[in-house]
Amino acid sequence: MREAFAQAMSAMYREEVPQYGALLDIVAQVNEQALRAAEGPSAMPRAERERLGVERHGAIRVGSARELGLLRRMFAILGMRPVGYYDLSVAGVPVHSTAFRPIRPEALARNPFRLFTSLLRLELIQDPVLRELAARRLEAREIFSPEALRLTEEFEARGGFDAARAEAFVRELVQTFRWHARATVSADLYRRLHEAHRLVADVVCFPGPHINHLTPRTLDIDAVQEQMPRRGIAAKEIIEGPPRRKVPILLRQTSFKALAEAVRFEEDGAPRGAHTARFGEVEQRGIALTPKGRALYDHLLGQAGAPSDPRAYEARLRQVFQAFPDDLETIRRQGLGYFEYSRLPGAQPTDAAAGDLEALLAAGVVQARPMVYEDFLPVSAAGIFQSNLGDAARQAYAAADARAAFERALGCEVLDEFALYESQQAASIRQCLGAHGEPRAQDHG
Ligand code: OOG
Ligand code: NI
Repeated sequence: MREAFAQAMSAMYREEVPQYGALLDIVAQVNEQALRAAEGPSAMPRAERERLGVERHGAIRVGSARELGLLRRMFAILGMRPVGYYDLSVAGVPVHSTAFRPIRPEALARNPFRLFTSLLRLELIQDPVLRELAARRLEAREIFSPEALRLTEEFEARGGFDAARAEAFVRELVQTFRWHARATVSADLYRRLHEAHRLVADVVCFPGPHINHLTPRTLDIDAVQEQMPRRGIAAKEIIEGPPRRKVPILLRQTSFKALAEAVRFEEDGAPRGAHTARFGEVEQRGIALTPKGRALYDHLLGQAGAPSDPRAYEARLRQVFQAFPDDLETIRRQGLGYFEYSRLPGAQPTDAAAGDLEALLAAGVVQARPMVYEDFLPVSAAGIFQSNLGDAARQAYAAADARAAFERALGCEVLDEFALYESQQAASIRQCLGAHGEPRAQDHG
């Protein structure tokens, strides 16, 4: 169902935003070249290669606790759980977010589709009259079809779907995220909400939480960045995240500018306005970092300062990141990244090495593979937000801890991404150290 959902979302977005289709073509071409260049022993594991073509993340923004809570229940049906809490108010964006994604390694390998989901923080609208108007609009709207709601309850009551219901559910859910060229407010209210923050208008003024981008994964983001303008796609100037390295870490992203889409306001017969919210993005994923690695990453990114002049920033970034080890073995030894350990087929440990992970690695009985970062980067996300929201003066929002309120709306706590990587790594180690070479069956879960 998750795969069908991801495919249907992609087909819908391709139709709504043609540049997205062009971007997919560029990425497919670049990935094919990169895979060819990296054949041999350092090649990507097959499972990684296979999911590359289907890999996407998307982003949506909702307006109320009820909407977020229902989405949590619906995405659970697709095997997607809320992972991580991202407070975007620190970047002047009045939302907080989580990423719905599969969490088990087998599920990620099968289809890793993720949706970055933001909840509007109405309390950050300063003007009480405007805040009240926005709240009333959001209360009055229903973003889900009756069928989607009914099927959700049915699934929860029965614990499953037959094929026909599964198909119907996916079809109904996808419709929730389509674009509506019709605003539910007057042009005047749209303007006032837009002045409060462009994102407030984007969430409040439409019948539903339209998908605002879908992001394919590339193996060479610098090549994609270079190709984009040649294909008539206006790319943003800098790539967000770490610089180009031999060993990619975390996440690098770039995007193309939001489209100006015609909108018909409440009082209009024909579309006239232009709403800019939907854009395109591409990303390259690297190794997941431990808290220690992440602290080093954050520290270095802070040292690089603000990205004013793109060329100078790139050079500065490369320079400060020389302090981050750029080979897998050092990253592993220093505990900066997460690894999945596995026995090499056929290799037998000597008695001396048994039970000692480092000795097994040295003896070539066990191998360590970097684990891919499956999550997001708030700093990077904020950069993407900013670049697409224009250069309006940043509003300073109180960075009060809103996480508890977010989790109440969600209806559960968000999962800790570090704990997920950590437990996957630990399980792989237990399996390698299991009695004389044979992985223990009970460790598979
Ligand atoms: C979400 C932006 C975050 C990413 O890749 O970091 C995101 C949004 O614009 O709604 O998608
Ligand atoms: Ni994104």
